[in-house]
Amino acid sequence: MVKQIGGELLVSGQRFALVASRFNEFITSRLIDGATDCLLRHGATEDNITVVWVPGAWEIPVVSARLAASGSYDGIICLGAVIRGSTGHYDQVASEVSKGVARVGLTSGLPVIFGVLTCDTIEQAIERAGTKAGNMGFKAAQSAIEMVNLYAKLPKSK
Ligand code: INI
Repeated sequence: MVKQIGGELLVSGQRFALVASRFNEFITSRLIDGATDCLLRHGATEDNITVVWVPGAWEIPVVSARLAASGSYDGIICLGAVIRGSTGHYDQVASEVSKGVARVGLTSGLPVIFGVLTCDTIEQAIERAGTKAGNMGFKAAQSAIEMVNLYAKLPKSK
């Protein structure tokens, strides 16, 4: 029988930080609602969820890195909304937040989940924040739960 390792969708005392941007708060507050709903419905308590607000998506990676280094959390969920219509520097913000979150995940040793919407229009963002296309915050939290449980089972580095 081939050995298989996976993470359960169950929270049992793990602590999660949600790093959310105030920019496009109309959208990101819905992502926080979705993520919180998912965590609570999978067994988390409110005491184990902390929301950390940052000004915009650009600031998500640096603050995530600080939180990861604190040792106070088992998983970090990054929530933001970068919308092309709102700015001239969409490409820079979207690209840096994607690369930055990936880098924190690779270097911190913690699961760092990318729940940042990158959309052309505000309508697309609304669709992904709890309407037609589901809620990206909920999906990000689901991935975070699975990854936190998976990390606990992975072989330790030598
Ligand atoms: N921040 C976002 O989170 N979403 C955006 O769509 C956005 N736009 O369009 O500019 C945005 N800009 C702000 C940026 O993230 C920083 O907060 C700002 O540049 C200060 O460093």
